[in-house]
Amino acid sequence: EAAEAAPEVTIFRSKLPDIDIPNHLPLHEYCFARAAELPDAPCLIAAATGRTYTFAETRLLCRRAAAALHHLGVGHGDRVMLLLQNCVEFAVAFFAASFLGAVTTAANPFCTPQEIHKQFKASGAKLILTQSVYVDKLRHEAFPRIATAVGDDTLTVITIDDDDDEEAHTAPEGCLPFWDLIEHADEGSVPEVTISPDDPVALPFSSGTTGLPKGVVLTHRSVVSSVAQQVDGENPNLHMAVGDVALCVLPLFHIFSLNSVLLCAVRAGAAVMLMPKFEMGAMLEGIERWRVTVAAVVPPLVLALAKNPVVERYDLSSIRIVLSGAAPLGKELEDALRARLPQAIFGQGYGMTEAGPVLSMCPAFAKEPTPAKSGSCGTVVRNAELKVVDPDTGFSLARNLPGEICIRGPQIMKGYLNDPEATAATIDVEGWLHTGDIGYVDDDDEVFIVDRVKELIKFKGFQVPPAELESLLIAHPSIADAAVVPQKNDVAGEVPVAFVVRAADSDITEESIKEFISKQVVFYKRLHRVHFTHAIPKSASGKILRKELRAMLAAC
Ligand code: 4UV
Repeated sequence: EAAEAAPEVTIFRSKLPDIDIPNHLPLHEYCFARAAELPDAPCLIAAATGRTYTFAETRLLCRRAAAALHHLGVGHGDRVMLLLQNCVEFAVAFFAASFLGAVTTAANPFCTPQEIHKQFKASGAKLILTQSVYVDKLRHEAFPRIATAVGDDTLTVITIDDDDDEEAHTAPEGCLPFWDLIEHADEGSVPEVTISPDDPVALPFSSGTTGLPKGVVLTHRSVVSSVAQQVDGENPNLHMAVGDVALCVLPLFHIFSLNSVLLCAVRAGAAVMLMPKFEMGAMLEGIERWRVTVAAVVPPLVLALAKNPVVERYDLSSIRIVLSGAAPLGKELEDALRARLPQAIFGQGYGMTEAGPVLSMCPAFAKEPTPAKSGSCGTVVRNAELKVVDPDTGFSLARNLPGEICIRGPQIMKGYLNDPEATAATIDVEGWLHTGDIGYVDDDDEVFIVDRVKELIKFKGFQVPPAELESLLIAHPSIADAAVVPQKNDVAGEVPVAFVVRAADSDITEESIKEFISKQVVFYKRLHRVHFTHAIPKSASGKILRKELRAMLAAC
């Protein structure tokens, strides 16, 4: 029997030549490769205190933190959880874990105890680094007892509140003060750990194309590859160098900021200005004071920068690159920001946690730039392959035809933690990762995203997995069935709204359902509307027909 000829596959590649990627190195070694040449260059800047750490100081702090974690019992393969706003300690702890062959999983400190506990449990973390104000969340009954050494049935909590200028370090009861540990640590006692490129280094959580949040296993190889695809080579795609200052206001617990800001900047020898949270005045002051040159933003921040009149009062002339990502950006907004920051190159990156994360990047950010069109997400990163497939047949599509975007390369995740089924549903046998995004590649190799076929809702770039809200909703005794879908919103991009089938005889109200959810989730997962209905449309196999619900919403 003759096999049918395989259909022709159109593969898109970067216009930039492939480079040698040293992805045999552990991530910390790769990122700090130039630290020895640049001992006195600024590496981390804490905007809140104005304290700056040079590359030599930062690397030393990382090694001391590694020694301290090792002393507490953290070893190769162990998971360390960070529950922190952006701060020096986040960066230090991330690299410290890497030094030990341990894995960092970071969560939003605004999450509820239940949400934090889910990630804590799924990741198998035994140690959490946080701020004192969040410790009460960890005293919730779901968590193990807080103890000062790492053990199987206990939780070790390190708090970071005092910075290293303070004389006495204190921590809430049962917790260990970070800077005290650092002070007493001996950087010479970091053990020699053999790290394989295939070992995990980061474990962000993402719901991917369907279902509940899952641990995304990113290895040393994948993260090194992704950073290299952006900032390495003679003509780096995202040109950052010594003297650059990167704005780090997007949360480091999300992969965009962790990878494209912190790791890329450190690798490139640039400084990272860390801001604990987004506050317009403080951000603009920080940009002016530290002469920020590279700003990673999300569409709501672009809106603020383009429209808020206070922007006029600050000198933002140092900015030369504005990189927007994590959610779709309207062309009008893009043009409005260009008018306001005429000296800067404005463009987008397109990322997905599972993809390592960057799939494509604006080619105008390169050292030898080539132009990109308004609305484009740039061109596929180098050392990778991108294809667009018909979501129904799986066949590859030619240029200018929209379909599901797939990516292949050394940067993509190893898989979902303890979930081979979800992994197999996302990465096929040929190694292609299916994004659930609909887009096309135009005549100039630029990627345009036009729709999303996965369930995911994005509120200001934050993930809102519908399945998570649906499982909370159907746990309510007055709710018989429920489905959650995105609704377009000018400020947030999308907001979650629910369709609810009341249980027989129930007269539960929209307000009480909203409140029921609000108590259990972080602010961006709150329901904006509840529509009551008689049945949730489902396929024969029981899958929620989200397209129909989205159409119903549009008609509401
Ligand atoms: O998994 P996630 O939350 O991941 C991200 C990552 C974004 C990054 C990362 C590094 C960069 O350098 C960068 O520029 C952006 O958001 O959500 C993944 C989904 O978010 C949507 C799309 O649906 C992804 O599958 N998304 C991300 N970027 C864009 C976007 C974009 N530029 N335009 C439209 N949708």
